[in-house]
Amino acid sequence: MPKNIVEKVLQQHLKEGEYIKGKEIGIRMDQTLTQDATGTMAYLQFEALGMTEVKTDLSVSYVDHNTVQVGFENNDDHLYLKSVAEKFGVVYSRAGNGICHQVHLERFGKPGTTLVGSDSHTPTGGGVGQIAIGAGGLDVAVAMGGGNFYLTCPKVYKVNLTGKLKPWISAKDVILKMLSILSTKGNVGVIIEYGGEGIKTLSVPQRATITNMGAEMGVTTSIFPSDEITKQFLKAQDREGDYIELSADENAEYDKVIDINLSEVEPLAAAPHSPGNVVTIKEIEGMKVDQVCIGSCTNSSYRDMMIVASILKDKTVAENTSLGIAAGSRQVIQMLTKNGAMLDLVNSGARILESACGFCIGNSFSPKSGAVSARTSNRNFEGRSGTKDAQAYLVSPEIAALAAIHGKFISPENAGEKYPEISEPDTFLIDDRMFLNLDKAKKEVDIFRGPNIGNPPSNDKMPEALNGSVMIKVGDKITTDHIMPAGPRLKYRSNIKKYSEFVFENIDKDFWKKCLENKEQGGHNIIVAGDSYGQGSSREHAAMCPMYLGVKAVVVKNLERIHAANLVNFGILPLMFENAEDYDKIEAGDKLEAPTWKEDLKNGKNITLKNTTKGVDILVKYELSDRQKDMVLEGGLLNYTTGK
Ligand code: MIC
Ligand code: SF4
Repeated sequence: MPKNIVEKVLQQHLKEGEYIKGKEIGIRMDQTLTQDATGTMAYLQFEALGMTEVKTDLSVSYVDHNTVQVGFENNDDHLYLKSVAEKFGVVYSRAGNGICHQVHLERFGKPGTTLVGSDSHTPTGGGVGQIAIGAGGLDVAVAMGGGNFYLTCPKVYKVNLTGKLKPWISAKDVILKMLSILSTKGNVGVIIEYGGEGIKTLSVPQRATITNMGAEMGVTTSIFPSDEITKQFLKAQDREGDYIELSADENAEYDKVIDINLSEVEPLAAAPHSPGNVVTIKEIEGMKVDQVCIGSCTNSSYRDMMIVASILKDKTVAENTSLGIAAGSRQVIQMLTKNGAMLDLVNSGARILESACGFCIGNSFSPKSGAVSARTSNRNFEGRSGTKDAQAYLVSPEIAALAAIHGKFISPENAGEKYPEISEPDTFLIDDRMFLNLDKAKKEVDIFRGPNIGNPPSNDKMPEALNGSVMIKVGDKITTDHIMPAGPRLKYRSNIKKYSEFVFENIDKDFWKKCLENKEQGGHNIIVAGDSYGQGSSREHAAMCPMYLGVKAVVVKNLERIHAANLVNFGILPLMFENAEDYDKIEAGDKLEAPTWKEDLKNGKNITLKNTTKGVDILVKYELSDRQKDMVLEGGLLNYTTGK
């Protein structure tokens, strides 16, 4: 049987279940990565699971999200992460070393291997031929300890690339084109495999831009073959030994084939407030741009920064526009500094930002009120920039740099500039000194725990009968940023009691209080939502904090993959309306009872929710494996594993 790349890699790593589309499978993860905003909880849970050493080939702990350090909390977290890394045999990437996905691609990503990371953009690794998947911290903790990672055996879509991108058009436009085709919803359980002659024209960093933003389509991951271009990249990173060739067999089968002729791709943007809101630059040409932000794990490679530096050379940032640039890694900064491109950036008036997530997650560089912000990042959810009424447009580095000089969106053909030719370097500058513990040896150290670091919260077993109150009813495309805001609240990631006060902060700031009151009176809290609930990040806090507040079920039209898994991990029932119109039969404040839910779940039957306020019955379904059902019944993965 001819196989596609996804089948080849997943079947080689299969540990549990049968490789049948739609069924749950457990795979071995060769590598894990964590970042500091999700990492503290991941390692705290690793400890709570009673694990004492890492059993993967490689586990890396990055510090890149919470580097603002207003107050002691972030730095305390970093020191906790450093000490657990030394204790358990994890490589530690110090603050300043760069953004996890960019750095991992440069130094560790290996074709044909598997990687799970506690960040939704882990699929960046697909650029180098890795099956790289984002997940909640608890799933990553289990994988670090050698446990299987569970996923739905995927459908595979092939994207057949032909032709060659025209000047001024780059990988970001390709992934925006993909978003215009597949949108941000309805792609759960899919892996995208890129192929076709056109891939030969895309460098590894360009491929990584494309796989990075696959996260925005809600797919499990995306992958490119590993070919001569991959080999060159690895060689230039002094890692030729990590190369293997990886390609699909002739006549391999796919569930869908999408054709994209690269020669026909135009400069695109994602307009506010969704990465799926794709427009052409022509449509927004002339719009005044107040702020430009270049960087993030999507577009911060050496290639991207060189393009920007070349466009900005001998130019000045427009008077009413503010430009911030954050290179993706220390390697990129070192190379730009050495070849003089950094001087071109500084000369132009760009504000050089730390090599970290920074502006992308809204914990710095927020724009003015009502601003138009052109960003090379991957998410433009409302308020994510830190400014509630800002209008964020996601664009390529080329378009961002032109907007910075002209103070408005401008089509390349009207900008009158020559397109810079940037080729991939023969050798990257290799300096691994900001990685600690590269030998992965376990060391005798005391774990540092600052006062902001609490234990992971515990949960009770699920109650026999559900005596629920609808605490909030929200609409479609509710992201994890809506559920659990980041930005200035990020510093409470290790303090669940405090962080829980911000659940749904921007929709109903009293949500947490109402939930705790009802919980204290023995009630069960329920969240009702529309389509595509839990889009976006992998942050398990969007499940962990609701669990802490006594949420026992979410009732939605449908759910996104990582959030659905996180809900189960924290003992929250993910229920879906059997008939989507029943969404209209529930309002906030309604009482929902489910006296026989446990039996129904065990017997695989739909559950009847009795809306006693409205006097109607509502049928809900669920997509849970037997393992997941047991987990929910026990009150989550920690209880399920430790037998508490
Ligand atoms: C994001 O881009 O939203 C984040 C911040 O990187 C998250 C992780 C987190 O919330 O810490 C993600 O994408 O998973
Ligand atoms: Fe960091 Fe933004 Fe990438 Fe998330 S999307 S990892 S916040 S750079």
